[in-house]
Amino acid sequence: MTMAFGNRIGAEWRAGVGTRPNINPSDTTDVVGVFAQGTAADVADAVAAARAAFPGWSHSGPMDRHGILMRAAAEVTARAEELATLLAREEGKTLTEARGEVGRAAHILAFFAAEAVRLTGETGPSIRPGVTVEVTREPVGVIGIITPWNFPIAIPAWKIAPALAYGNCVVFKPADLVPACAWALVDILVRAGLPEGVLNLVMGPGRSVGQAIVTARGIDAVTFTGSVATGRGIAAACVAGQPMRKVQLEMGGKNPLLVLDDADLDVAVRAALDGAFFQTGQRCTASSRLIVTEGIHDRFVATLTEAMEGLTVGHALDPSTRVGPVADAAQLAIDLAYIDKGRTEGARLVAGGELLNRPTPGHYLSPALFTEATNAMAIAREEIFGPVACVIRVRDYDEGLATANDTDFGLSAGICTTSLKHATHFRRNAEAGMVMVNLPTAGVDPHVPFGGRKGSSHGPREQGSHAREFYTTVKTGYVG
Ligand code: UN1
Repeated sequence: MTMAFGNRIGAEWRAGVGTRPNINPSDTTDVVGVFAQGTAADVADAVAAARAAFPGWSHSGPMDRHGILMRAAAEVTARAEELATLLAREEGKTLTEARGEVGRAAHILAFFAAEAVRLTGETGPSIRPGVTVEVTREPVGVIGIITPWNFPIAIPAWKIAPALAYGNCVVFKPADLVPACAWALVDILVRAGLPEGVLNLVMGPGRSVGQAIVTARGIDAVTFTGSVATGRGIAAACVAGQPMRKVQLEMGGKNPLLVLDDADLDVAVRAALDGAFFQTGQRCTASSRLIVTEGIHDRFVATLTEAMEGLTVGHALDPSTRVGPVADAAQLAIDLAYIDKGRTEGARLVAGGELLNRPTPGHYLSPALFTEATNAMAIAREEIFGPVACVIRVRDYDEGLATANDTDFGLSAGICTTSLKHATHFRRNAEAGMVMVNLPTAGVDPHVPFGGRKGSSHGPREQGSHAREFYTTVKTGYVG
């Protein structure tokens, strides 16, 4: 009989109303673990525990918070191989990709450990003689954190670490599909010395547990990464709630990679290959629209399709695998439906898009590339979240930039060119939160702001020192 991993509420690990098996997408006979399913009542208890812990934690010394986050960073680093294997098993990204993600989680914990001791305020003269004005930052309160399945440890780390560093308490719900790394991270932080109630974990589906977090009295702010539709609903609930909650949303992307005639072909193909297909294309920063000017178009497509032959699809833990399986059956069905739609709309499937059999039963799909796509097609407008990219042919830079910006999203935008003029113009005029020159649109650093514009993001940026905009609230003091 396997013991289920419990929810963390206050000082205890607690069983849920039921359990859910965490299935390995590389081998659906492999159960990674059995995890508790929480309820709205568990969320209410978690919020109460967090509220009770808040007065103490919000006044704790910055060195204490620094120490806890540093100890957690050290444990994540020491257990990197074990955690990377767990991550690859539960989510399906390759072991190499999973190692990178675990390393990133450790960097994030270390970065925010330092931020805890770096927080300062400002003092200045008032316009009234003899009066001083001071601007300080205080923790927001209890933060509801809801994370997606595609980065099972990095995204929880980049939301939980700043929340704790700045003195907030947390009620955390990881994606139902990938609770194992989330559970491990919470366990590590709790044992690193967090007082009881500061960090609470309630696992379960969005429609019950997520909904309860967003609407619970006693939640002061919600940070969410996931789909636009869910994000909109969360924002509406946050404004309707009492108290009105602060909200931070990271949602989809339909990120363009513009390849110009003067690009270094190898650089462009490497950027497209990584951006579109690594991590099975399951990144909101994925390069799903490859916008290519006429002069290089045919050479780019030929070289990219040839390079795609080297993308061995297989079990995430097999060292020869370059692209792991799709995360679950539901996402695979979405990917296949878009591949059908692309064909029906008149784009040409020039590589991949086929279900593959491997020695173990899993959700294996060969990376798919469409050419002759237009920017009006569904495959160019809607986020697919799979290993599917399309090539859109354009005349020149101006048409390329206009096409890149013609989207409901605005997370990341890339250009491959050797022209300083075009690179500079693109950096200034791409309507995106992040711009990449001669690099994939995906793959970001932990110490600088992350986020986008338009339908991709709402609210203050995540990561880097900018994270404090969401996780703290400003107080202006007048001293006479
Ligand atoms: C990256 O490109 O390295 O869900 C990070 C996502 C993003 C993170 C992408 N929030 O894909």
